[in-house]
Amino acid sequence: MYTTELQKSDSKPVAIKEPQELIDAFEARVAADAFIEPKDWMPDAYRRTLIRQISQHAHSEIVGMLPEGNWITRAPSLKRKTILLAKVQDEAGHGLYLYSAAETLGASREEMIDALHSGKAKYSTIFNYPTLTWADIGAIGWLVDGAAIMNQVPLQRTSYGPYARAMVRVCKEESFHQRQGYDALIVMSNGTDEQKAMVQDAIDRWWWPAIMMFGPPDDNSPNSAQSIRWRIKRETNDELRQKFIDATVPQVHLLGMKVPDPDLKWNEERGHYDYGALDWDEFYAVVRGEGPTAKERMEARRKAWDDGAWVREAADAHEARRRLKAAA
Ligand code: FAQ
Repeated sequence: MYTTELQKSDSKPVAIKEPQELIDAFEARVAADAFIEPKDWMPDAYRRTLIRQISQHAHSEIVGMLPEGNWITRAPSLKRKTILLAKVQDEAGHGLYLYSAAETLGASREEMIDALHSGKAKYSTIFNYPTLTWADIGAIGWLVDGAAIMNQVPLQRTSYGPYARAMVRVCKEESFHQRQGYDALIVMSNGTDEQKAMVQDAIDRWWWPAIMMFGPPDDNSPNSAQSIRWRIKRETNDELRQKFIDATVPQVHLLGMKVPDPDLKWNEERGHYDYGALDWDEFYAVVRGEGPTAKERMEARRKAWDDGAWVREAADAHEARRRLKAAA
């Protein structure tokens, strides 16, 4: 018995036959919650799904450095500057663990970076919005890292070992990020009227994009069913979105602020907040690369890559010399 997978190649699809006994053994391991490791046999579609998700996750961490990085020189105190610097460096580290995890599946770093720079690969919609005030930096830490944690905690139990292990450290660091963001907003929301207004304005602009981060609704999420079956995703987009809203609304109130959703209401029967309709047209436009800062973000990434060419060349030359010496 064989299953037939269609693998996309540049020219025409190639049918790959995968032995049923290997598929059965793989599925049994996944069902038993065992990790799949790089040298284990895995269906090609599983490998490709992971490369897609992990590389897009890595790109999000790296592009995600830009909106906050642009505030390092403008942080209001030395303490806030140090914290922000550490946070942005953490995001770079997350990107690197994730690229390394994707490399264990056979994707090359160049291939992944090229897919990002050419617009073929996606990165999170959230990083296509501008950071206009210092309160936006607090809102990113609290809401964006908060949404990221909600999504990533279950990924610590994702079925692919290197991805799951990367998530353990990432989640610890994201928790610090979320707290520092909330802390910055607590200070501002106890400050002047102008500062309070900045906090509300930041919440008004970041709330909806943050809850869109979880992806399309379950009935319009083409990858979810298979990813849940393979235990790559452990919870659906809507389940995570609901958990995030339930956890975050009381935090908004604690700041003395309002959630910018007139339809938000506690539903006693469901034991959850009901919330208003998301603007999915906006979400898909941003996914297509039409977000407010999309062009600027990609230009910054391409420039950073080109400016770093000499470092990669120097590292290659160093490695070539080391090998030559070792062979001598
Ligand atoms: N943005 O069928 P689904 C962070 C795409 S890390 C753009 O539901 P899936 C840390 C999706 O790729 C934030 N595209 O897809 C930080 C798919 O297109 P494709 C990133 C999106 O994969 C904080 C299509 O829509 N986190 O913030 C988005 O099952 C502060 C259909 O969707 C991760 O990547 C979106 N928001 O579920 C850093 C976590 N949502 O690929 C710096 C890992 C969906 O078929 C500063 N990823 N799409 O062409 C995941 O959990 C999943 O990939 C989802 C999407 C949940 C994002």
